[in-house]
Amino acid sequence: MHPQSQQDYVSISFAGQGCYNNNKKWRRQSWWRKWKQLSRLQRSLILFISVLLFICGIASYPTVTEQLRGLTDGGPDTGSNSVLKPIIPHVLPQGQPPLPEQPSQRKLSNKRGPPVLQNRLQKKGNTSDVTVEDKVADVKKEGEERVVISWRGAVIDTDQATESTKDGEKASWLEEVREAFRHAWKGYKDFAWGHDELRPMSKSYSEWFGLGLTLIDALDTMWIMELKEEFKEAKAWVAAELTFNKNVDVNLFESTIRILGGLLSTYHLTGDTLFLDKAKDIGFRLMPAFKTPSKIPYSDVNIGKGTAHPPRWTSDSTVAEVTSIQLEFRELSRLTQEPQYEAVVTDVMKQIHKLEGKLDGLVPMFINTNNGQFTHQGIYTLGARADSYYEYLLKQWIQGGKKENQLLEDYLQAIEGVKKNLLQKSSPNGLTFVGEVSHGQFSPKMDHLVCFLPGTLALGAHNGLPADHMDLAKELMETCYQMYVQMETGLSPEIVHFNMYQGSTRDIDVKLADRHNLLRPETVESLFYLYRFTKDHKYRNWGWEILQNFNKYTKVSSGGYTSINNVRDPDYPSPRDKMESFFLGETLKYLYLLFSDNSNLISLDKYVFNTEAHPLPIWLSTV
Ligand code: DMJ
Repeated sequence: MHPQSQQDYVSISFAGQGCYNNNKKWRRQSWWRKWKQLSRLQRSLILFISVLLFICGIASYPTVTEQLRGLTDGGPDTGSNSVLKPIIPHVLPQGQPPLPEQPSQRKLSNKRGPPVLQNRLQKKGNTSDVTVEDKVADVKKEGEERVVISWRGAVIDTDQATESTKDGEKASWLEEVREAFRHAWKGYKDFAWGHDELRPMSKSYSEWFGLGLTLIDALDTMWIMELKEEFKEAKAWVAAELTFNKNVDVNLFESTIRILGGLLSTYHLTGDTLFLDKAKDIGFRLMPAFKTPSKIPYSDVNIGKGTAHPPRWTSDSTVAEVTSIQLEFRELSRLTQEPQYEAVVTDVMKQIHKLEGKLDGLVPMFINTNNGQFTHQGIYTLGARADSYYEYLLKQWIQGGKKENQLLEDYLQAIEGVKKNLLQKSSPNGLTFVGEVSHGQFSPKMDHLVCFLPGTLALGAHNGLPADHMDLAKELMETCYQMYVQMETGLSPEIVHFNMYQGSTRDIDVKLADRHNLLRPETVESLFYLYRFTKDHKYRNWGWEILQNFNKYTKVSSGGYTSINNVRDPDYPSPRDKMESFFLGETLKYLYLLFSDNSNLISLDKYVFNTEAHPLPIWLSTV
């Protein structure tokens, strides 16, 4: 049978079940059939009992949950904790008693309550009429302590959460991320080996460039997580199978950040020249992209033929794409002593520095490859098509030893531009968010992609930039976390809209078309930076909570994790049947580093992460 035909059998993931089971021939309709087979008396009795239980449940909810907490602590698996139980034996030396459940885990599981109640209440939150009890975040007024209230009213005192996580307890959290990686890797290995992306539901794969994208993106994650066996088999594939001498069109940006970046960082971590040789090969093959009238590169390159072209419908390139390949090409020049790579990307930065059409340092989203001018002007965002321009201004400055003042000036100006034009507070709870400007009009729309910004701001402050950058980082971090907490699955949608008008009953709205989650890394990336610099344990707890929800709503039983269509429906989040390579390259890596107590594991004073989470050395440091 062709693997794709199994898509019909996708089952929903109930709380406690832990993952999608794409083997069971279980269908929703069978429940309806069974229901219809019951007698009228049986049906009436069931309905009557259900209504009675529902009323009792609502009336005594806090008491009921308190009692259940007492019963379930240390008892049978319930809700999100269920996925923890199999992990614990792996981390215990033989003969030792099992580890006690971590207090912070209890706290997190308590917040969402027992599965049955949880689903019912989550359903309620799914409607647009959210009551005062349902309010999601209460950011207190000045001078008062900050308390986060979950979307259905359960109070989590962040200070208490901090106390509950002590450094020594993180070993099992690290092991849980490794386990998630192994599960993702198993799916890739079984059904997509050597291909670009796993399609976990249909137990097959998809090709983008045909270059083993997931495998290459995941190499340094395996090294960092000390998954030696997995790394060994992946390296063997790179040595024996990976060839760039192929007649394929690749996207310059994506192949630079994932493939070139992944190979360079793996070379640095391992010292194995196999990866450097492959990096040189792909780097050289990408160079035709820069042969344009303006020297602003084309979006696509045929790495076999040595030709390049823009997309079919335009001669424009995306600003974020042409300005987020610099870390990798500069490093390639340093390693090879061939200046051509650095020269072409530096030229792009110099041109963009001089261009008109910016708004207080904020750049438009498109640039023309013929005349080198911005096009489609008037839209300013820190989301898709502009995001990593800002990230790479700061990171190039850091990579080069903080000497290139023009990069720093452009970065500082852009952050002032964000504050002046894009920063607003939501209503009723005053969450700080970054919106967009379109032809002079402010729009309270924020992509999940923007959640890289707290981490970048914190990195800047750590490197001596103004302290108020760190204040803003903390505020935005809270907002990005709320983008998860306020959803019924505890996972963020791709895009949110903030309410700004007095009288709003909730801060965040999500449009139907924006409810998907692609397993993106930006929020856990920022949590990693914020934790490294502040050591505030709440950031770890937030990351832990997000990992639990990935496990609960996106894990596929036969291996792998899947993107989902609807973060607002915990009963049927609707799998998209795709595991993006950045889930292994970035999301799980940042979670691992977040839970690691070893600040020297990829020290932020020695390495700078590219925008795909591949660490590259800071030049003046002694790595
Ligand atoms: C990744 O490829 C990179 O993080 C990029 O900068 C943005 N998009 C994805 C992850 O969301």
